[in-house]
Amino acid sequence: MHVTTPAGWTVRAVGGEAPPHIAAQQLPAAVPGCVHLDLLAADLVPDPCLDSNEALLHWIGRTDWRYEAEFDLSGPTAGELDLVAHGLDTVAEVEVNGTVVAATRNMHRTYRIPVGAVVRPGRNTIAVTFAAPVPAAERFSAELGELPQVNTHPFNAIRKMACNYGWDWGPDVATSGIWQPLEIQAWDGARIAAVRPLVAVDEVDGAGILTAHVDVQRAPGADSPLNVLVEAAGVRVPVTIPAGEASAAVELRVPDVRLWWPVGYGDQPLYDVSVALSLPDSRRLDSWTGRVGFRTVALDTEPDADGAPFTLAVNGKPVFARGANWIPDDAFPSRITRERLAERLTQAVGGNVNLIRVWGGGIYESEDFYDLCDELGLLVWQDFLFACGGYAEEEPLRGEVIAEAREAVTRLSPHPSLVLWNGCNENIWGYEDWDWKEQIGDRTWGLGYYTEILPAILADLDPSRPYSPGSPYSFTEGVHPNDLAHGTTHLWEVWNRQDYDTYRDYRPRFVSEFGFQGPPTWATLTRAIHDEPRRPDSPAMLVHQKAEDGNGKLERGLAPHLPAPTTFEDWHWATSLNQARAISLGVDYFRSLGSLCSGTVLWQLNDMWPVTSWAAVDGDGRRKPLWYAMRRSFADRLLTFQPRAGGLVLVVVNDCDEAWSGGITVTRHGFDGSARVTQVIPVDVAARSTAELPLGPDVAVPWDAASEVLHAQGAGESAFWFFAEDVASALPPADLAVKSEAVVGGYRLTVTATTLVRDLSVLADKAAPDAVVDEMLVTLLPGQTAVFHIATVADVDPEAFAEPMVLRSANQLRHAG
Ligand code: BMA
Repeated sequence: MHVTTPAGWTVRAVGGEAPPHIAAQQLPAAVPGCVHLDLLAADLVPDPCLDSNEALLHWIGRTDWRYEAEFDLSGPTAGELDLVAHGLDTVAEVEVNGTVVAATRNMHRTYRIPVGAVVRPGRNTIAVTFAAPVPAAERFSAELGELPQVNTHPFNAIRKMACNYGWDWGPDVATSGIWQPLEIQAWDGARIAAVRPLVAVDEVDGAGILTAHVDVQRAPGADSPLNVLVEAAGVRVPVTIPAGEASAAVELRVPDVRLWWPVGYGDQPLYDVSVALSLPDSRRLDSWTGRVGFRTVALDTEPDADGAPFTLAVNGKPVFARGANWIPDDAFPSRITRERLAERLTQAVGGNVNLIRVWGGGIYESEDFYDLCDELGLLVWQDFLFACGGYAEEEPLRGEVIAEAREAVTRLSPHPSLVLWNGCNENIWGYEDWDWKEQIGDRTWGLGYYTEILPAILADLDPSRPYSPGSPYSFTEGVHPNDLAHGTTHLWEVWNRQDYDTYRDYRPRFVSEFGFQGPPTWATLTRAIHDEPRRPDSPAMLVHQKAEDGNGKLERGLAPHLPAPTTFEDWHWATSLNQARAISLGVDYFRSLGSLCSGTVLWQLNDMWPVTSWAAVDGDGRRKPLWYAMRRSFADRLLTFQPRAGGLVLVVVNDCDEAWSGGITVTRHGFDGSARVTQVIPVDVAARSTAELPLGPDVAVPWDAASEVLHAQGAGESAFWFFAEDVASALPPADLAVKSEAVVGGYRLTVTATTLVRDLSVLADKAAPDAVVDEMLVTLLPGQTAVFHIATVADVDPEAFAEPMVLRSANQLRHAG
């Protein structure tokens, strides 16, 4: 195989709404890339991620763009010549030497276009003309018949990243471009069209079984037998594909295979797999390499006494999913690098996440993404790309959906991290509950994809992984898709309408979405937003708050817990803190339900730009207070106080392979630090299980709810329980002795509290934008000390980290104003 890559790409507007000075220009273009990034690089547009610029760039999505380049075909050109476009975003016409060779309309597909008849030796030209994506979606929607969806543009009529048209956390920046590599491939005789290396584990002798399904494409008229050699873990199996046939399933046994485990359960051994294709005379035609991990995966949804579970098991071991939902990490996915994905996914693992759900309004992520998940032991739940809308099941959408799903299932099949395919995000629920039925009438809306077409594709190409038709989904005939007792649940009533302590009113089997908003970190917010003055509702702040009544929900969510902030910095800290507390409360409670609930996937891990959102890590990659709360709530071992019908209990969650035994000391303290009552509780909690320990009324019932706190401590873990919300509590003004010093790699802050201090946090990025603190949200009893390590290369006055707007606590909010 010989590969030629066109170079010297340019782009220009060829129709639509481009302003005259831009319409006249031919700009250098990046491939892979997109037109927004080209215009930014040429300094012709402002950054849509800053201030209120987003709306200034809407014309880009209403403009047609033409990319042009050249390639030189020197060297051997005998045989087949294909133009391979790994990603065109989206409605495109492809020309080679002035001849139209393909028309495309799906960002999520690879296009292989034979171009032998139009290329010539020497210099050739290529052009890709993209139809403006906003009118294209509108046109397709009109042609297919408009179907319900939750946003401004009909993203559901076009196979393009849905959230590129704007979402309740994302900018409306519909773009165009060659977002994945594009090349000319020359080949001869036959090529490897696809490899699906599916794994199993022999229950009897522990051998790994690899079945490599190899599909070949033959050149027209070339029909000789073909030799295929598959190799993994030192085992080599040759087979021959006879003349006239185009596929082989090659089985390999790897004795005593080392199993791949999710993080926290064991190691992640990965085995290289190679496939070689050659002619009977040994002439090598093509090769393929990949990596697999040997593990089994199962999903238990069998009805039980409580309804229907949703429990993933890897290698026969049930796994509690400590999950986070994933959205594309950039509004323009072509600029996401492997380094950035590594940073983000490492942040996930660092936050004690073991499962990532790739949400259906985004993209099938890159090889780098799944490779990293394989290496880190992060389980991946992958949505097919359908979210929050009705999807027509007629042509031409139907054919696109099938082609794209077959390609994705094939491409992702090697990755051990991938443990679940899911049909759609909220569409089955939407049909039930969001007034869609009347608008849809007797038309199709996507159900056939989720219940027939996608499962059939999986049965054909990859029956090795479980499938769920949607999230949420009940797995029980006649039961509402979002029923708590059956399958997966999305809990959005809390953020939308209820106080966050009502998470404790639900008894879900698996929560695949629940979230609570908070602003980005200060450094991210102030980099992106320059309103004078900044207020929650100042103009650019509102551009970067996309949720329906987002600020109202933030305000109402705060009111039962913290005093209404009177300054912007207090608003920022209070809403950040409230977000962290809300999600912690939810996670702690869901984990406290023991085997009833087998996972929580919080909405959402990451952001695609600087925005007030549900994310734990903001659009500049900085960890919000929520990240620290998540890390604590998702820890292997968790102590948590929970109010139950019979009174307060202490729940011990032991999500590791060793039993947890020892004593836990529970003390009721006055805010002055005095120990009022102490109870020592012996615990012996088996591996991977949860125990609920009753508390005696002496310790559990306060004398004065406003000025007492419960503290549990044991085996290095601890938990606090405040009997009153901060608004109603006698939380004193914090009195802290702080020592700030420069140390190798940053600074160290040693903070000793002489009063009780709640949720002590160093918002280190306020002092130095690159600074990262190792711990946050620390509660100290009088006399206790916390040491914060701050990593930064910045040279700042160490005292900057002790400033009251940087070293923050809940006490400050209680006594502000
Ligand atoms: C769920 C998600 C997203 C959305 C989030 C927050 O519906 O699936 O569509 O961003 O809620 O509203």
